[in-house]
Amino acid sequence: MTNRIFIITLLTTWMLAACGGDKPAPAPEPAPAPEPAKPAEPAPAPAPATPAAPLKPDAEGVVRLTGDDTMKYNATRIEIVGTKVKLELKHIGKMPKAAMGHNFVLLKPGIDPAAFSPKAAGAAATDYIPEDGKADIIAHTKLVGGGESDTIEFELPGPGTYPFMCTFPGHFAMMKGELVATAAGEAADEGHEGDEGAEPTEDEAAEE
Ligand SMILES: [Cu+2]
Repeated sequence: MTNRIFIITLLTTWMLAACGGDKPAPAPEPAPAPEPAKPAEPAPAPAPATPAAPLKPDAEGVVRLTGDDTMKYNATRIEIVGTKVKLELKHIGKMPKAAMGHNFVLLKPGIDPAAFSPKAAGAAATDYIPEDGKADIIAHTKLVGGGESDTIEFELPGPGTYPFMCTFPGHFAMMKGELVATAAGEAADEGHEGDEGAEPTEDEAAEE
């Protein structure tokens, strides 16, 4: 009896010590202030958590968005010229829809994904597209699981910045971004001003 208690006590002490000694790595140290005397060394760029490059339509005009088993899209910014959008959402993970389902829900400008998410979370029966939230939605894919994909085509109301998100419960914190649409004619309309009458006529030049 006594021996057993002793061993248990010993084990508990050892476990506590083991746990206490295994602290998580501290937050990355702030970069030291650069010394003006030394030539500045190029700091190694930290790998971004999500790709910084905006996602644009490919050669076939399709925006290819992916979602994976780590609850991430391959982009947090989608850039469109014009208002017509063809978008494919592909789940490149392996987890089933019920555990790691993803969709792409494009919201009207100004709609906050954080506010929309709880509303959507209650709509499991309709794959997290809430009936009372449809007025805030411009377009959405269906909910896909690992290996599945869905392609949608839609027209934006106009140029602007539109929030998008995954409405699977809890996913919006990691899976959200912005779709930015610019007017198709913006660049092409420039350099259109005529320069008639730039040359003086002979009459004007000769007049004294
Ligand atoms: Cu998701």
